[in-house]
Amino acid sequence: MTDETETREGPTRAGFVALIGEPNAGKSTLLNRMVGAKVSIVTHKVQTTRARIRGVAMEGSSQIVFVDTPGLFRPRRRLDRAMVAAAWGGAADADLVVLLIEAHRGMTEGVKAILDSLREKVGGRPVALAINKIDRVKAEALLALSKEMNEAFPFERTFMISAERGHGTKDLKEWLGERMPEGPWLYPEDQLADLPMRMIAAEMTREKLTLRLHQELPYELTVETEAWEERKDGSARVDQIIYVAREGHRGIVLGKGGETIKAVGQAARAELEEFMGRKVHLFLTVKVKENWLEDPERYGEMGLDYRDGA
Ligand SMILES: Nc1nc2c(ncn2[C@@H]2O[C@H](COP(=O)(O)OP(=O)(O)OP(=O)(O)O)[C@@H](O)[C@H]2O)c(=O)[nH]1
Ligand SMILES: [Mg+2]
Repeated sequence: MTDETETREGPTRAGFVALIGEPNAGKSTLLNRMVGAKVSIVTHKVQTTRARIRGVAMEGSSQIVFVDTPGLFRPRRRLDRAMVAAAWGGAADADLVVLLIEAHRGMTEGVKAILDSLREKVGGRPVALAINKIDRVKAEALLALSKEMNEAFPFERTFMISAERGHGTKDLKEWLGERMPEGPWLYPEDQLADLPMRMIAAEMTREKLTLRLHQELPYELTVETEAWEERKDGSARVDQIIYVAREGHRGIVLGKGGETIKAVGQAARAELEEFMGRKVHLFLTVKVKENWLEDPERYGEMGLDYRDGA
């Protein structure tokens, strides 16, 4: 017989690990790798993740709740400021923080700026360093970078990883699992994410839009799931609104003869169906809302606090 917090492998452990770093460092890719499912959207563009997204991973008798955060950079606009505040908030609430940097970019000005704030923002929390994208550099360069980083900040440990290819990620996960505080699991063992389905669905559409559109446009749009209807045949009808900030953007999102939005809708629906394991009918509508970037309700829908952007 075992009590609630004991398993065959010993006491259960559970805690939060925040993934922080510059935009594009690979935080969401690492979260998905750790969870073993695509919970957080990934693009080659900066500032993809906008809010804190939780993914749940099991490692032996430990439950590790990974908190993906927006990239840390010097914020200029209101949305930027709210995103950066959410990222630091994620770090401050975690049991352990993992700072991701890009191997081929090294100790950039942006990384230095993060190191400058790190101590103050995370208090006494342990911080590990993950040098990501090692598939892009030669091994020799890594040792010098690791040394330089460890001279600048007292990291608990340094990992060399490729989040995309899965190199070094098993070691990182094992190490994190051992460091989680003893206690009962926070989520059911089979739960992968702590994000409402309607938000995951909106993020999937935003990912497909971001991949297809160029320049500033992805930044100036947001996607919300307006309605979710379960149908008798087991399928779901999902209605989403794509908010754009300018009239001219509506046409770009729709594309010639509606081909862009059609392709986006197909790609998002396919991913949603795979994620849910059932049929989905996805309906997208584009709305122009000039001041959505100044609208508190839109921030709430994104999982951000409008006041953080002040
Ligand atoms: N070569 C290589 N590319 C990677 C690796 N990990 C992530 N990437 C790529 O880096 C880009 C950014 O990845 P994301 O996971 O979206 O980065 P992020 O840190 O979450 O970015 P933001 O949400 O914008 O802050 C994507 O094109 C990924 O495919 C890696 O280990 N190697
Ligand atoms: Mg991200």
